[in-house]
Amino acid sequence: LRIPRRSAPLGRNTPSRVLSTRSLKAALQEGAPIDVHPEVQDALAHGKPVVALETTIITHGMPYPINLTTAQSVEKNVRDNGAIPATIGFIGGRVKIGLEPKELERLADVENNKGVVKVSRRDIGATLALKKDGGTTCSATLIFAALAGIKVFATGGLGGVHRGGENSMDVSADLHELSRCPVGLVSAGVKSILDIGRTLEYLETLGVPVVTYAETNNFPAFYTRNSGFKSPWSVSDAVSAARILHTQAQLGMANGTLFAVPIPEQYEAIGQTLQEAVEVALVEAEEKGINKLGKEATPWLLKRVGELTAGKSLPSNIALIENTARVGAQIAKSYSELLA
Ligand code: PSU
Ligand code: MN
Repeated sequence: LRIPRRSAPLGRNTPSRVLSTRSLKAALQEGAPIDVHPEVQDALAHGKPVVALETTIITHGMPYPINLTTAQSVEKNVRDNGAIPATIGFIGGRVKIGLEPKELERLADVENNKGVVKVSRRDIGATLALKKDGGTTCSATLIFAALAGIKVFATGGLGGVHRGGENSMDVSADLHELSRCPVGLVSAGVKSILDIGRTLEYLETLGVPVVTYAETNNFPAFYTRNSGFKSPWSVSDAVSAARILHTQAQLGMANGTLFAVPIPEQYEAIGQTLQEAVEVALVEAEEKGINKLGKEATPWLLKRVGELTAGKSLPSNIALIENTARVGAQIAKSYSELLA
């Protein structure tokens, strides 16, 4: 029988990031297969801003080589806005918190890396134990960001309740993970293929705050700026966003926060066309029974939308994630300044 180690009591003013780093240390002491990139380690040790980035979007969301150039430009956007990028993924059965350029290429080169796994929470143990490569979804990325004490994570679209989810029970593990990882997830809303209303209801039930990052509280629809649903909250500056995260951390609250950043205005018109293609792809998926394929459903739909629009969805996809990377870096920077 193993008696769990008790962590030392925290002083009243001990910043919560020390607590998070302690759980990483504990995992490393247990021999967990985790490598934290030296640059990320240095930033975390000195309270510098860090933004986590996911890799499912690279391995299962976009074709090669545009997935690679997008991942690189997203990292650059984080740097240009004053934060260190920590792209999280699995290489040969090890969790990498911060990828080397060569490792990023290896995950992106899907033609030569066909066995790369789409990793949600349930897949973590098996993927690592069987020494495979993996692209982490929002759920798995949230877990390792929280473990390392990274407070902000930028991506394109969060998973959620699928259309017809009230019958199929296809609800992304991303939602529950956001209720137990104290991280601010910055996205352009939820994936375009989902039931937005039910996803927002589910987040409310889980106690996850949804905050539109704009002047209005319109909840965005990924390819377009307004889904017709409202967020309970909105902020239009990074300091206010960081204060929400900081207040929750001071209270010791374990849940994360969703910051929904509308896609830049110039993509609004094409967004309408893309959403129509999404609806067509969804009908096809229903007819073909694709929606019964579990985690394969999303990659199929995204690929089909790309085909139906002759690749026109890609510039929007890239623009919205470059945008959330910028906002994420600004929020991470403000958060560091609050702790300084
Ligand atoms: N949004 C996209 N492309 C993607 C995803 C989201 O436009 O590839 C990925 C994210 O990694 C998200 C995951 O966490 O899909 C959710 O998948 P599922 O619905 O199977 O949980
Ligand atoms: Mn699913």
